[in-house]
Amino acid sequence: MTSIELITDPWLPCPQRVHLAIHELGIDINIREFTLKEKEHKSAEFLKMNPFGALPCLKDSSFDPPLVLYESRAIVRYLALQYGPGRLMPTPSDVRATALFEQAASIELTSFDPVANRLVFEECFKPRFFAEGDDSVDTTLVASLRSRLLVVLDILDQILGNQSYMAGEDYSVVDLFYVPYMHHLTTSVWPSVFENRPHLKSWWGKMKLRPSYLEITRSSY
Ligand SMILES: N[C@@H](CCC(=O)N[C@@H](CS)C(=O)NCC(=O)O)C(=O)O
Repeated sequence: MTSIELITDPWLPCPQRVHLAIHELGIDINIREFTLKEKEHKSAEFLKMNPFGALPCLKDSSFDPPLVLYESRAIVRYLALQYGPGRLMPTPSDVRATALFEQAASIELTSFDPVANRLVFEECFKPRFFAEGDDSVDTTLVASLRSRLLVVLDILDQILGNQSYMAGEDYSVVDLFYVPYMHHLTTSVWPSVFENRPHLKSWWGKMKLRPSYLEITRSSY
């Protein structure tokens, strides 16, 4: 019996990072699904686990007391270190590879996510789930986010012109971190976004073929 429980909504981008990792690492895990509409993620019981009241959240009872973790990227890194050492992340003793890995992870977190996340919310999630149709879209904000995103994508295209994956020659959790928002960008928000970005396009072609991608997008918004 598995000691790990994931509290999740597998339709949402942040939890999807963890689902990708679970699939890639082949981990046996108990899934406890919350639906945002029911506001279970704002209950007093859940806020004790994640004071930010957001998904995903993981509990690993192989520790005493159990390890409770929130923040999708931290959960993914923990799972890779604990349940798939040597896979998806460089070994910590390889200082050079770890330095380059950390640089790539930082680019995703600080340059890509704040822009892509906000753009997907504004153009995809907000009109569908939080407001009345396309009228609610802030077009000035969208224009500014789109031009900021292009700058980041051009740099990623340049980086991928010299290496196969985001953190170097090996597929890693950093590639996986990009997947949920790239999925929404390329399937609904901005399907032509990889035009004239051949290296990024070829990287995304590889991402889309991974069984983990097919698995999470079977149940994606
Ligand atoms: N930085 C956090 C963000 C978590 C987050 O915002 N999760 C969203 C789903 S993608 C959520 O639960 N939103 C509901 C809410 O904040 O009320 C992570 O990566 O885990």
